[in-house]
Amino acid sequence: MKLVVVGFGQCGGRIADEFARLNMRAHAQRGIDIITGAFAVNTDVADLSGLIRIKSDYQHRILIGGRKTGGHGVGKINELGAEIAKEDGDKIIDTIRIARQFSETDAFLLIAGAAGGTGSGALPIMTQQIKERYIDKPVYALIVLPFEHEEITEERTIYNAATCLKSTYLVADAIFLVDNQRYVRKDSSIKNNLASINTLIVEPFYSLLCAGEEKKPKYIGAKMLDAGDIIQTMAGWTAIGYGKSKLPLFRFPFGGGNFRGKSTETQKGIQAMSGAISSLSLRCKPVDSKRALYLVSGPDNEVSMDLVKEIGAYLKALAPEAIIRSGDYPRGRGLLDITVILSELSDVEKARNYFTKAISLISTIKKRQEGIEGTYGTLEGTLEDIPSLL
Ligand SMILES: Nc1nc2c(ncn2[C@@H]2O[C@H](COP(=O)(O)OP(=O)(O)OP(=O)(O)O)[C@@H](O)[C@H]2O)c(=O)[nH]1
Ligand SMILES: [Mg+2]
Repeated sequence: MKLVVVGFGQCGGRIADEFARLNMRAHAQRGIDIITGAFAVNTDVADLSGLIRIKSDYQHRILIGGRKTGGHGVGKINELGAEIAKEDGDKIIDTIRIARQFSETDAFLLIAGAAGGTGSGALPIMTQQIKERYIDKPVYALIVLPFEHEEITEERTIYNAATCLKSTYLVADAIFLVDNQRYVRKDSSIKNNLASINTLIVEPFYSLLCAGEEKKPKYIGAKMLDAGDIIQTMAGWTAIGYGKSKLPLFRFPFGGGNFRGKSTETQKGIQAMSGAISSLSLRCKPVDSKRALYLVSGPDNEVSMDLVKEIGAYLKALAPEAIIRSGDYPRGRGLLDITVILSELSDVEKARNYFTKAISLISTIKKRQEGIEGTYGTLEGTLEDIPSLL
């Protein structure tokens, strides 16, 4: 599957930069392309300059709202981010069309942090505009949810997150939710943390995007997972996970076919799958998902159809209501890895909490009484009262 990736704001730009790196890796290691264009959009010149892999010309690092912000960002006011995107949206759309292999693009992936100003405001507006302009390609969003400490120290965090989530939900084909707090490693500084978090965020996409682009017969699985499978799986609130399990580099020639070899193979597979589920980009309940997908990749002699089936049965037990798609990808050495997507989640506690908290925040600020008596126990219920940026 080939994506045009566009990052908005600092967080979005850095993750788009990481996708550009992923494409370089796919190109160097596997001779295939998975990203047809990588762009960063920001109101802040300094943030654009800090990127590494996205081409450094103004057509790939796109400055918007220069007149309004003087190139210094919107200071967490996401309404301003939205307004600027409405004004400069055409400029962004005209620019991303120049992507070298634009016609080969299967889908768009738009990325931003929910809690900032530029990305949080621009993401839903641009999702809407790109959808209107390119009706035949799905538009997915990847939204990064803030660290817990940001929710405590900055009041805007909750409001921005709630309005960004609601507005994007109304227009995107699906939203990958990525919770920063899930990636926190206590042993390094925040800056290093962000870089390593970004690497972890994009890692699950590597084999997932590569699998359907393989041209060499020996790397094409018994059941190839391609762009069509991914597009059919993606809907609404979505989480993505990745798990792996180390394999011995050498196998004894007589041990391969017996029951012991097979049960070890299954164990390794289940271990990788359970790792993928516990490292999902967002805490969610697999039973809430209506569509799911998994890709098993590893050396040819380790990935059998039996294994793929066993892993499927494991996932089906966790997500009984989901339509599950799957594939195998015979590539790599010494590692069995699994990417899993849980999509069309009927409930996402974290998002629901933002909506509930934002509603009470708004009512405190406006001191208004009307319209808040309803119960906000459901995700759809809370969603109605969040202001839309569209
Ligand atoms: N995972 C990850 N999160 C980030 C990164 N940079 C910022 N964030 C998160 O994104 C949110 C802030 O959004 P930013 O992208 O900095 O804000 P912005 O869109 O540039 O908006 P303004 O600076 O207000 O104009 C916070 O929740 C941060 O924790 C990053 O590189 N990686
Ligand atoms: Mg910024």
